[in-house]
Amino acid sequence: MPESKEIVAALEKIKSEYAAAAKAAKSSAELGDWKAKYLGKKGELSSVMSSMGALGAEDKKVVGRIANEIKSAVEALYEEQLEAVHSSEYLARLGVVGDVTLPSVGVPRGRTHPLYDTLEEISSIFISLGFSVADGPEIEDDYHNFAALNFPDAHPAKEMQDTFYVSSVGDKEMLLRTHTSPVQIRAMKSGKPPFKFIAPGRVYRHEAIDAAHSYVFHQVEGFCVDNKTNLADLKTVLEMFIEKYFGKRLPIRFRPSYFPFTEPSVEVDVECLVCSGAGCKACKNSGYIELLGAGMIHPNVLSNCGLDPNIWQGYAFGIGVERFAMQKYGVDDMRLFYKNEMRFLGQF
Ligand code: 2U9
Repeated sequence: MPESKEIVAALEKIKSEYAAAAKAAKSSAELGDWKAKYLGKKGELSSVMSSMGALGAEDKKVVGRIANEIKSAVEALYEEQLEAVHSSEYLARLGVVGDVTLPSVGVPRGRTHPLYDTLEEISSIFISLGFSVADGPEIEDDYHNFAALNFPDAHPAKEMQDTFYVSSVGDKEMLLRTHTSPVQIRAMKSGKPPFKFIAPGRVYRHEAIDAAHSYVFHQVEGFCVDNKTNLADLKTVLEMFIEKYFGKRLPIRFRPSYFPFTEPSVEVDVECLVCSGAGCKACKNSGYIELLGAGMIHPNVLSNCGLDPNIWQGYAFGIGVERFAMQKYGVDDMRLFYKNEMRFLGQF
């Protein structure tokens, strides 16, 4: 007759072996054999349990508890393995190879939009030239978008054809900002000079869409106000910017222009990148490409912001991000940037 020690040893042996044996069973048939070996009527557990009959009452209780614990664990593992084996046999029948729970490979990754990259690139060049970044609301009032910037009340840019008006707030007519200049107005009104900011962001104009126009586009405006700045500083800053953006030193020229918020106002041209000034189709034989607008901040704008124009002067410039992206990447239709066409966007 086996003693309780021998029975416990036999149970310990089963306990140390059954789990590895179950994991080794890769099919329902192999798992069936495993089940018969451990849980069957003539299996190892049954035969050890039947030998317990000869034990004394106390030993039977202790050994019986150990045996029952092992049996429950073996039964639980059987259920678990059965499910795993069934599901792998099912996938094999479907012809699925490999572990379907692994993360998939080759999923195309998203990326930033080329316009956003251009906006960031322009901004980071000005940051390297000592400008900080400011932003402000896209829904503005007439004062910050027009009046403070020296637009006369009857200026055509204020017409419904050019500006998107939205619901009024109290007696204030609200609109979608037509440029990022209100950001500079707010900065000047709430701080103390000197100022050296750029204001990057989205702007809106009520325009028909074509290859060169959109009703929503992006600008990086910049300005610098102190007590000794002049047009030559503006020219140097823009030359340095253009050299960094296009990767080479390019001649620029100032052409007289008019904006209500600057005096004098200039349009800035850069030597044509295609023909190096010789004249070609891209520059309409002029040898230059029109790039951006700029000027010295109008004295009325400074005094509207509480600054004495006899002490403070400033230069300002406005960059159309779409135009710069088109120049750099050779894109001839602005609409391509807004179509979300993956074959176009994937090229950048
Ligand atoms: C303040 C005072 C003056 C910003 C300026 C331009 C000239 C300009 C255009 C470029 C392409 C608009 O997007 S665009 O069509 N902008 O020509 N912008 S000077 O002048 C300011 C700004 C703020 C307080």
